[in-house]
Amino acid sequence: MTSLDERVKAIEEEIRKTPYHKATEHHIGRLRAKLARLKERLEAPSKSKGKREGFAVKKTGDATVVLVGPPSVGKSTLLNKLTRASSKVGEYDFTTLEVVPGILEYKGAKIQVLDIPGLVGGAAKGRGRGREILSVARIADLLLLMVDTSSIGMIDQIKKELHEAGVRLNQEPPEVKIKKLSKGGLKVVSQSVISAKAVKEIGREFGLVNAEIIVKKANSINQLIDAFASNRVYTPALVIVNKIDLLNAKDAKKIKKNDVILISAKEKAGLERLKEKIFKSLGLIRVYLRPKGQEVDFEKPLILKKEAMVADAVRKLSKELVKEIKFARVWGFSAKHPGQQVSLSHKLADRDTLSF
Ligand SMILES: Nc1nc2c(ncn2[C@@H]2O[C@H](COP(=O)(O)OP(=O)(O)O)[C@@H](O)[C@H]2O)c(=O)[nH]1
Ligand SMILES: [Mg+2]
Repeated sequence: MTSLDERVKAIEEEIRKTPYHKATEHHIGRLRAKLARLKERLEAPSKSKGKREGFAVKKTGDATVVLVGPPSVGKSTLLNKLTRASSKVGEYDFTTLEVVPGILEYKGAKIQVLDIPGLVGGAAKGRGRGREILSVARIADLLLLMVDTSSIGMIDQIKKELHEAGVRLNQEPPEVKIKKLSKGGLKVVSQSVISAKAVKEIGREFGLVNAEIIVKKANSINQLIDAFASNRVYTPALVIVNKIDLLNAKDAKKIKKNDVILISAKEKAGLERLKEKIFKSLGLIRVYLRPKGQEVDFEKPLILKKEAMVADAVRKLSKELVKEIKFARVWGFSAKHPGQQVSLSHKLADRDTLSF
């Protein structure tokens, strides 16, 4: 065991021994921050190993979805059914050694789906090429955590590996503003449940000496540490249980009680519902265009992220155009009245029609 490992163990032990209340909050905060920093050092990839081939992935399309799960649950089979990709399907574990991309076309959106090698326990620490797998998971706009009927217990394990890799699932990010100063020590304003004293301790642990820290939103010490740490991403996730064709109705009903999506990739069961859920969870909106003096184009909507503005829509068409246009007309949910004249900062809604 390395000395770094030993220090981690010692701090974990001390945290376990310290009861949590207001008077110990700053102490626990400091310990947890210390722990987070040590783990960052432990998990930093060693430079000597060099870069491995096969995991360089480019994001394309309107959004990227990544399939994560243990080997043999049917990830490749699902990818092949959702897209026109051909990911190798095998009876044996670890058939998929590279990242296989496919494009799912749904409601006019082109959604990139990535099939990556099976995630095994200890992945965050580098087992089974875990680090590379997790680095692909980090670029996802939505994660599909996939197991099959015989590996439902693995869901928590997958969540844990992702957590250790800095991926926060279905969580609103904390809001912390840090402004470095040249002198004056640490000035803290906490509008959250965490005391200013604890914020100060944690900030110091992360190497801040002179700075103004404003904590607008943080639900817990861990969330505050997440705000200081460098590698956190906040990603929506869905849990999928595959191979329900192997279950009888009674057992299927039991599983359904959990918040999971049941499918059979092989028999193409539940896939329409899954696509709908993917589209919804990505928070994509469709905006129809109406060229001046012409009919609305309902065939090819612009696909934008939730809360997108008119400027985003125009920019998606042409980066030049966005400099020329000053206002547009909108029909639909976001418009006060049909054909409302709006500026570039107007927020669009799903199924709006836009003309400029
Ligand atoms: N019964 C059943 N078998 C499936 C289903 N989906 C995949 N499989 C089988 O499970 C095995 C592993 O599938 P694969 O897609 O390679 O899994 P991956 O390792 O997660 O990519 C293959 O033999 C598939 O035919 C399903 O919905 N039902
Ligand atoms: Mg596979």
